[in-house]
Amino acid sequence: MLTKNSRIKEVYAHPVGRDVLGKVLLQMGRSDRILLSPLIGSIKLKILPTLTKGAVDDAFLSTLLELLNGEPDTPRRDELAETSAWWKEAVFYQIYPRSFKDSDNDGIGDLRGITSKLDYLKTLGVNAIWLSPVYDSPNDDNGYDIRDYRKIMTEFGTMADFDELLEGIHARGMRLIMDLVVNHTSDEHQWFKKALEEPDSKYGNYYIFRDTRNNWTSFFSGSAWRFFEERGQYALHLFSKKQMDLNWENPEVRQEVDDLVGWWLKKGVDGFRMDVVNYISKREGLPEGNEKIGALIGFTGMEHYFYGPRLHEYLRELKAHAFAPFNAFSVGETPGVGMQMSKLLTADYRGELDMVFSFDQLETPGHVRFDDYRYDLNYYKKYITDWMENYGSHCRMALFFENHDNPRMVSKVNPDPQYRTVLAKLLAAMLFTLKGTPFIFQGQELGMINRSFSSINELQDIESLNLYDELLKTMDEKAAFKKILAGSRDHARVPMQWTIGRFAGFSETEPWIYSGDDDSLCSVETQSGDKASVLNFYRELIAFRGEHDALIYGDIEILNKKEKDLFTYRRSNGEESFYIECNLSDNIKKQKGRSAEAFRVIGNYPDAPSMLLRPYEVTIWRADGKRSLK
Ligand code: TEU
Repeated sequence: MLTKNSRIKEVYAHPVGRDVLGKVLLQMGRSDRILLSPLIGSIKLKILPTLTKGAVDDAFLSTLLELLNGEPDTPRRDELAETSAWWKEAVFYQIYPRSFKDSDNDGIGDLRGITSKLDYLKTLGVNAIWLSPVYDSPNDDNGYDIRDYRKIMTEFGTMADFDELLEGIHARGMRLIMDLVVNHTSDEHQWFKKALEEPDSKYGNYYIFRDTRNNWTSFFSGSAWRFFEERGQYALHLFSKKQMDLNWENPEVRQEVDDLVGWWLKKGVDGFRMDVVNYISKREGLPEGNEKIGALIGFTGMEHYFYGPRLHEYLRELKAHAFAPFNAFSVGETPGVGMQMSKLLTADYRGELDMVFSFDQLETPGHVRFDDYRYDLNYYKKYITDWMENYGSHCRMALFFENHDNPRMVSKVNPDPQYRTVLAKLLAAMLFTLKGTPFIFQGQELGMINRSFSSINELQDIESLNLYDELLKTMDEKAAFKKILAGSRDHARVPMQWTIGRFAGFSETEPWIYSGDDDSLCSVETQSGDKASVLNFYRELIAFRGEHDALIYGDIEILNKKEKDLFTYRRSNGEESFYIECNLSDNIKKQKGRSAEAFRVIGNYPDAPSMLLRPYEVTIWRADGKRSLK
């Protein structure tokens, strides 16, 4: 039991303490290495408020202690040989259905559109598809607000179209995972309607209603509470006003989730990506959020639900009841969760999740998504080195740079067009040669970049639109739009670029979202025929990873750790060994540590590198003396 008399080093030795302190320091733009100093380590928690002149206050300490004391477990330290699984070998491809392919020319992507592109995905080489929500929804948040879990969204097609898609995926030897959004439902879901209409029925307790509201804020701006006349009460919504948080404390709610998961698994889907699944357990009594933490991370109250007291219990129950009978796969989306917590959520002996998406690599220290800044890949090197060395053999890392909630990575690192292709290829090479399971987001394989939206009217995303209104309270339109442009989720949501034709071959009518200032540069059509394209580099790398066990299960050793701009590592499994050499900058960088016998296998420049690495140059070398590719 930790108390205010405990010392910083004891907090840092605790898995949750390590993650929380690391995260706080990261947000402040500092490294957690200072915590290792004996002087700092010996400081008692109770003197922190005085020492930090109130920056760390009493309320913060109480919350921290509650979080720490709520987690009695520590990750095991034994390192056994990693077990094999299809999802460790697979490369996943995320489809955002609204923007992938429109088959009926209403300007909205749909299921039949996806089915028509399965051969494309097969030739790309991916093994599994993650489909963002396709369920019936009023689309306040593009399907992440579900009205009926057992119905397909009308614009996307019918259940027969879904069955055909699933069959097509399986016929090609690929797998399908669905998006499970069960932290909340739409306010138009039957359960919520009944909760309002018949508060005394069983549905009355399906959501989180309170007579008074606390200070928690929504991720989509403003208070996280909405007042309902019908009950004279507030209901909690961590996301939009139409996304009502479910009450997981109610066993009937958990049973509903078990049932709907089973319903889809019976249909034959292979697993789920679980939307904000770490938010499902809220601290009892819903205490006020700490304003200082709120100011630091931008949202108030998160410390009371991002790693809630019953999270492990709920996940175990869900796995045992619904996933395990089908041996189904799960990857949790877990914002705010660090490496130690991820271990406790995914270790193979814990029976909770198979993998999680950790988000700490997406912004460099001290930045948030809406800051207009250049991402320094040296931070990615530091971050990934830590995970590669310390995540352990009981856990598997989900590797990714992009998804439907983030701007394009190439644009974040270096928007200079002369580097677009080499940089897109460098990112790909890291994704497919680091240790973990790669997830790519539609269009990433073409090196798609951010859109140059010219006005707020071109944006559709509720997060961007709400934030824009919020920002206008303190800044002018130009400054507000600049921020939105830096972080908008719509950069990733513009239509997939299939051809150089009108609307990029996505549709024959005007798409639901602004499309197109980039069609000619970047499309499946143009890149397919170009040997040096980003697309063909993806194809080559995915195939290569699939053929070499060393890249899937092999050990990883990071070399040249202190060398700025140079990221080098070895993957080996006793039989084969590869040396991967990356220049993380747009400067010329001297190579270091490559052996003279190394044999070049794949690289992002047409010819082999010399002693000097060109901007963003990456080369995969065979480093075991063998020269054949197999
Ligand atoms: O996102 C959850 C989430 O917290 C963030 O990653 C998200 O970027 C948000 O903007 C917070 O700033 C998931 C989904 O991926 C997202 O599309 C949904 O809008 C959200 O949950 C609600 O379901």
